[in-house]
Amino acid sequence: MKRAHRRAFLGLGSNLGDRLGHLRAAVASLPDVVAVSPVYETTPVGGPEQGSYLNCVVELHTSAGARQLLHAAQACESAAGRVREERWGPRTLDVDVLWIDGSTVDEPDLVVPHPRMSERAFVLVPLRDLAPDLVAEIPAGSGSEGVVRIGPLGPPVS
Ligand code: A4P
Ligand code: MG
Repeated sequence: MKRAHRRAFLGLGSNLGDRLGHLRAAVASLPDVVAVSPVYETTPVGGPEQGSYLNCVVELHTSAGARQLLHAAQACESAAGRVREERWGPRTLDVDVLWIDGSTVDEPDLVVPHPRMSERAFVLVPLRDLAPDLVAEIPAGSGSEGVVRIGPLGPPVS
């Protein structure tokens, strides 16, 4: 049976190399994108001392399931030349599956909704731009003072 299209949200972050370019290339290659939040410059949360991030959130209307979206996310990360050295360390591109309407997954390598999204202003602020129904409030202490709106993402440079 064909699966209906559902609303899904992916969180994108970059703090190495051409940060804006990595976000733009990812959005261009992801399937079924219908909206892109503004880009925010954000103070790193967790991990070693590292440079600031650019973060945004994209909305998809898609029949893809959570695992297909994880594969699409990981393909974008590989295309950006991501090297995994340490958890929460600097990265050219991180793409997380944040939320899929009507879907929950709890497996060793895939948890949806993303388990840390509700604690992080760098996710909640751009998510609220696209889906205020999903973000009741930005919790105090989640780092919203370190989340500065830069502007629209803009198209990839060919
Ligand atoms: N994984 C499980 N569930 C998911 C999901 N819903 N979406 C698994 C994506 N991946 C999921 O991720 C580790 C493993 O999580 C993957 O193998 C996947 O199977 P990773 O991307 O390899 O490593 P990571 O990102 O360093 O770890 P983690 O725990 O996912 O980190 P987070 O929570 O993504 O945080 N500060 C700012 N300002 N902006 C940021 O974007 N990002 C992080 C990373 C930390 N601090 C940040 C930012
Ligand atoms: Mg990740």
